[in-house]
Amino acid sequence: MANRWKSALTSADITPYDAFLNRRQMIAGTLGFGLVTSTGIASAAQPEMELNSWDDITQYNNFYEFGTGKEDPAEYAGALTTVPWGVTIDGLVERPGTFDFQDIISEMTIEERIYRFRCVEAWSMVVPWNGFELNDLLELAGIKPEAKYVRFETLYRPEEMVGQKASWIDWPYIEGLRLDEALHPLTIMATGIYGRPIPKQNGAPLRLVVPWKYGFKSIKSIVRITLTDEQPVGTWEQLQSKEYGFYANVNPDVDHPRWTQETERKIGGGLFAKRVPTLMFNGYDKEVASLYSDMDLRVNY
Ligand SMILES: Nc1nc2c(c(=O)[nH]1)N[C@H]1C(S)=C(S)[C@@H](COP(=O)(O)O)O[C@H]1N2
Ligand SMILES: [Mo]
Repeated sequence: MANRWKSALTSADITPYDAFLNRRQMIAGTLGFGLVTSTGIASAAQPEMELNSWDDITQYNNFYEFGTGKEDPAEYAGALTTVPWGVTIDGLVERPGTFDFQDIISEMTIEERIYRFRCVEAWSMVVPWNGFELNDLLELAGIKPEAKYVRFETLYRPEEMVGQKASWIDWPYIEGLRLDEALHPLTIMATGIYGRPIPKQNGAPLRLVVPWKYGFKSIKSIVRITLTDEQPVGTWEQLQSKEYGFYANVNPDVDHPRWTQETERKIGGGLFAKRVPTLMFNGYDKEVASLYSDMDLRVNY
């Protein structure tokens, strides 16, 4: 828990302060949602950092378990049963086991994290997540010294996930991180958005968020976390490794083979909004560049 990252941004920077605060108190009260608000300094916001609306965030999604269209997840994810929800933590850990989601969050400190979110398809949003640092969860399980990577697995339940009938993806959806990336204080497990429990289309009840990487790394509806000494092969890397690498760090200097990554389209800006420049490591270069100082990012894309 040392080295805890504090956002320079708070919701006060980007939404009318009283409205957001009132709603947040109301939500915390009615749902008994354990919110610990961040106490960052208001003036450090970047002017272009504008929070996306609840509707933007919950109605324009990628979640291929429910179909490939951007509106499919909002339409079909309601069928997913998320209570009870077990998460298995296994592999190179001292205390492997399957834990109930409720038991996990009762051990964790839920805080707000406002992050840029950049899909490899070159669209972006700004999302006020609620969640906990992944390192706190891994600490609970006890990481064995041989562990080098973390592998994540999404639920496989085709009766409820209509998109899993498609056979061109080898389900379940898999992703992976290097251990130091997984332990980085920016890396969170999100359990909420705007102070409400995370909607099913966004990856209920818990999903990964790695803000300096392309969105496909941020795997949803996780049921298994495995510590391993082998680099995991993610679903997109397995499908097309020339286009989707293991690292998938947001990088305006390394284009996707079929489109530029220099700029992005902000969701919610309207049809005629100008594209904006994409930032190195999605704007988190100060925090994460040192993880890759000895790597050629063109080779390790
Ligand atoms: N299990 C699973 N996780 C997933 C995906 C998916 O299809 N299945 N899509 C990824 C992609 S490509 C993106 S951009 C983000 C989208 O997250 P959002 O819908 O909450 O914006 O989820 C990622 N996590
Ligand atoms: Mo994506």
